[in-house]
Amino acid sequence: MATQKISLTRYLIEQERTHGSLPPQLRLLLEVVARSCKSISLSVTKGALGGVLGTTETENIQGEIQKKLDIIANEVLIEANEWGGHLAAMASEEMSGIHLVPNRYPQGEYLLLFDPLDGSSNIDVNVSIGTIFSVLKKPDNSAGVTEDNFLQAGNTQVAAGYCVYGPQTTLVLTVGNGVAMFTLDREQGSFVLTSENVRIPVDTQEFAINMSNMRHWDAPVKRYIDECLQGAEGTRGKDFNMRWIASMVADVHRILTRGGVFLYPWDKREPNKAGKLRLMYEANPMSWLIEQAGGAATNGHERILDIVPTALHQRVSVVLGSKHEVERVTSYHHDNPDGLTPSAT
Ligand code: AHM
Ligand code: MG
Repeated sequence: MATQKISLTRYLIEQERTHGSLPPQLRLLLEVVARSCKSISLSVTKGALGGVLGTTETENIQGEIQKKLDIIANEVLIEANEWGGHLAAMASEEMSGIHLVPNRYPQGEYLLLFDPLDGSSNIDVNVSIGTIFSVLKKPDNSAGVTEDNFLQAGNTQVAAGYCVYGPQTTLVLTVGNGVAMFTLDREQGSFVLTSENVRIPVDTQEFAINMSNMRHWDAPVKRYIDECLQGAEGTRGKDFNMRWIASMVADVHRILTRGGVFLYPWDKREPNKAGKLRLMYEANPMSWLIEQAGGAATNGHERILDIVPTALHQRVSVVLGSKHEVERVTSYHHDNPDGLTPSAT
C-alpha cells in the first residue's frame, strides 16, 4: 500500500489535536503564510519571463536599494494576510513602520513579522532565496496595536519558519514542538510533509561566513575561523569545509539538513551597528528553528532568543548551528571580555 502523503493542513490539524498547543486561528494564519509562499515561489520561478528580476528606484528603511521581488513578495504577504481576521498587525524588513489591519477587516490577536525575500543579492543570479517569518501574540492587556507590542524577545514566538525557493520549494516550520519540513508538490499545488523531528548534529566540520570581511572581525571570531582553517594540523585536529551561499535561508537550510555553523558577526565596518542581520525578521525565527532542532544560537555573548528588542529594525550579531561549535565561539567571546564586539544589541 502506498504511504499516505501528509499535507501541511493535516500536519497542523494533527498538531492541534495531539498537542493542543496550536489554536485554530494560528493554524489558519500559518496556512495563509504558506499560500503566500506558494505565490512568491511562482513569481521567483518565472524569473526574466515574469519581468520580476532587477532593481527598483526605491530604498528600504535599511538604506538598501529594493529589488523588484522584494516589493512583490512584500505585497503578496500583506495582501494575503490582512483580511483573514487572524492578525492585529504586520511588520516587514521592507517597511519602516508596522502595517495595521485595515478597519474594514476583523482584528485578530497575532502579530506577523517577515523578511519577504531573503538573499536579495542572489535573485538575479538564480541562486536559492527565501521568505522568513515569525509570529507573536499581541500582549493581552493592550488596546489597539503599536510598534511596542512587537518588541518581544524571541522566546515568546508562537510560530516561526521560512520557505526556501531553490531547486525545490521547501517550507520549514516550528510551532514549538520540533521542526518539520514540507516540499511543494507543484502538480498538486500543496506542501507535503517530507521531514519531521529534524535534528542537527552537535558536532560539525563545516562553517559558513563571509570571508571577505575577515580583516574587520573582532578577535574571538578571528580565533575561531583561524583554528578551523588550520585543519588537522591545528588545535582542532580536524579539517573543516566552508560553504557560503549569502542567502541566510539557504545557509540555515543546509545546517538543518546536515549540520554546520553559520556566523554573521558584528564587525568594524560599521561599529555602531550590532551586526548586519535583523533580530526580529531573521535572527529570532532562525534561532528558534535551530534550537528546536537541538542546535544553539547566540550573538557571541548571550542566547539570541533572550534579547529583548528596543527597536523594530534592530540588528544583531549571529552565531548559530551545531551546538558544540556555537558554544565554542561563545566561549571565545567570554574569554575576551575586553573585545570590541558590543554585547548589547
Ligand atoms: P537581505 O535580507 O537584504 O537579503 O540581507 C540578508 C542577507 C542574508 O541572507 C545573508 O546571510 C547576508 O545578507 C549576506 O550579506 P553579504 O553578502 O553582504 O555578506
Ligand atoms: Mg534577509
